This record gives sequence, C-alpha cells and structure tokens, in this order.
Amino acid sequence: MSIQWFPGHMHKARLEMQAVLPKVDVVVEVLDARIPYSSENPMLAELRGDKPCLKVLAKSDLADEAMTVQWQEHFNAVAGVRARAVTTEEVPTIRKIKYAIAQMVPHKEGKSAKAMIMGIPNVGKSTIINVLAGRKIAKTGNTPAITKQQQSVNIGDGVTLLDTPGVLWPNLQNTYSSYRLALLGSIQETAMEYSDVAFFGARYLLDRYVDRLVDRFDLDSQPSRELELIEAIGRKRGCLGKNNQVDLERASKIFVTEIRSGGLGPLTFETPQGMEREKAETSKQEAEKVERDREKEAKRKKRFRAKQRAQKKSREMRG
Ligand SMILES: Nc1nc2c(ncn2[C@@H]2O[C@H](COP(=O)(O)OP(=O)(O)OP(=O)(O)O)[C@@H](O)[C@H]2O)c(=O)[nH]1
Ligand SMILES: [Mg+2]
Repeated sequence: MSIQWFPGHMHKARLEMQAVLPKVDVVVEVLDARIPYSSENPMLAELRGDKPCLKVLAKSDLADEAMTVQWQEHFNAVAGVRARAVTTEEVPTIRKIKYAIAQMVPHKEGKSAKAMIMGIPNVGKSTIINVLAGRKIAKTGNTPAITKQQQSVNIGDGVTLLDTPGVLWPNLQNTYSSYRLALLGSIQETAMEYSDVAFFGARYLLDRYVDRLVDRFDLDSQPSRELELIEAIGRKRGCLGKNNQVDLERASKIFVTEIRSGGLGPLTFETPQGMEREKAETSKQEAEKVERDREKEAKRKKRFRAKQRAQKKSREMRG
C-alpha cells in the first residue's frame, strides 16, 4: 500500500470530491466485501447528500457468501443506496453494475447517467473500470491512481463513467477497524506489526472458523488461544529460531498472508449487527473519555484557584 492518509491528504481528497460530485448522477463506492464497514469512507454519506450511491461489494470470492447477502440487505435498506456483490471470478457480476447505475437515475431523453467509481486503495476500483469500459484504461495492481484530467467513457446502455477513480480513506474511527484493514493489507505495512495483526486475526478465526485453521495448517489439535495457534503454525511451517523457539514474527506473516490470499477459504470479518455493537461501544468509550477529561480539567481548575487564593492571602498578610 503506498498511500497513507494524513489530514492534508484527506482535506485534498475532500475538495476534489466536492468539485466532482455535482458532475455525477451516481456515486459508485467500491467496498471490500470482507470488511464492508471498515472499507467505507466515513465522510462520503455526508458529502454526497441525496445523490444515489451504489455500494459495490468487491472481491466477493474472498468473502463469506451468507454475510455478503446480509450486507447487501443492510445497504439496500438505506434510502438512495443500492448494493451489488462482484468478483473477477465471475466477470458478468461486474458488467451488471452498468444496469444498476442506469436503474438508479431517472431516465432523461438523450442524456446518459454519469457515474464515478470511488473507494479506498487496492479495493478493486481499476479492475471494475476496465471491465465496464471493455478495455484497459486504468492501471490495476498495488499502485495508487494518479489524478489526471478526468474524462468519461461511454459504457453503453445510457451510462458514462469517469475514467479515473476517486481514492478515499477508510474508516479508521475505531481500533478494531484499523486491525481489520491491516489484516487484509489495506494499510501501509510500515504502520503495522505482523504479530499484533496476526493475534487480532487469530482471535477472530479461533472463535468462528477453527476447523478451517486446523485443516489448512494441518494442526494436530484444536488450539484455543492466539499464541498457541501462531506457535503451532510456526512449527508446522518451519519457522524455528534459536533453541527451537518459534519465530513469532515469521509465523505471523505466514498466517496473515494465508488470510489475505484466501488460503483459509472465504472469510468475512464484519457483520452489520457486530458493527452496530462496536459503534455503540466506541461511542460509549469516547463519552467516558470526555467525562474523564472533564473531571481532570475541573480538578486542575480547582487546584489552580486554591493556589490563587493562597497567594492572594499571603500577599494580603504581607501587605
Ligand atoms: N480475489 C480477487 N482479487 C481481486 C478482485 N478484484 C480485484 N482484485 C485484485 O485486487 C488488487 C487491486 O485491484 P485494483 O483494481 O488495482 O484496485 P484499485 O482500487 O484500483 O487500487 P488502487 O489503484 O491502488 O487504489 C489487484 O491485485 C487485483 O487483481 C476480485 O474480485 N477478487
Ligand atoms: Mg487503481
């Protein structure tokens, strides 16, 4: 991942988005079907206002099918929002995006519906643009889009598409989201420790997909704790260091790579209900922090006033 999001980048992306939005009829936000919540941009809903939005759950071949259905239902329940799941394993799923776009815009005689693709880095934006355009116009791979002159391509059936995607930042509002983004490779590698991310992933998979872990890594028994799992993987894959100790960093990297490449089968790390709980938890934690800060501030003020009074008193006594 070569893009890291700093306030300056976010501000620039926001301005670019504000400039381009009036020119489009439909916003196509590409999400990672494995983490639809964390791969969503936290500002887009506010920026697009009542402009229709098509949520595309990309890389759905890597996600748990039943959960993808749940997410589609979740998004479809929002006014002005439609959802579609796509995968390069079934290219027609991508081609059909065009019809969804056309359906979302009231038909205007002689005028085509204008759409723009946006989403976080590496989510599959260029792949979708190329399939829709029927030729290679956007570079795919792990390089970020260079914003050049926006042009539109006629993709048929009354739809035109801007040829460069908008690159947005992910939802980093809670710590768990950052872990999930890192686990799936959507955050710059230098910003993460493999072992931290692997431990996070281990907990999730031990709770939900333990059989797959046993299968894939040919484990002799079912591990119950994170460390136990990572060590077992390390032993099976020959990550031994001094004194036959498992090299945790190397074992963690193997584990994370297996998750990212789909070696453990299709996996989804977020559910709509789970995210509601997490959001509630995060806002409760935030409210508690505000309250703690307020109390600290009140105590500081009290100490300051007491000091002031004491000084005043001693001045009066001297005077
Ligand atoms: N398994 C799987 N991989 C996909 C799918 N779609 C895209 N990819 C892979 O994901 C990677 C990123 O795809 P791109 O289309 O370049 O993504 P992007 O959003 O344009 O990325 P940036 O330009 O870096 O922001 C590539 O290695 C693709 O091969 C899919 O449906 N399934
Ligand atoms: Mg791209």
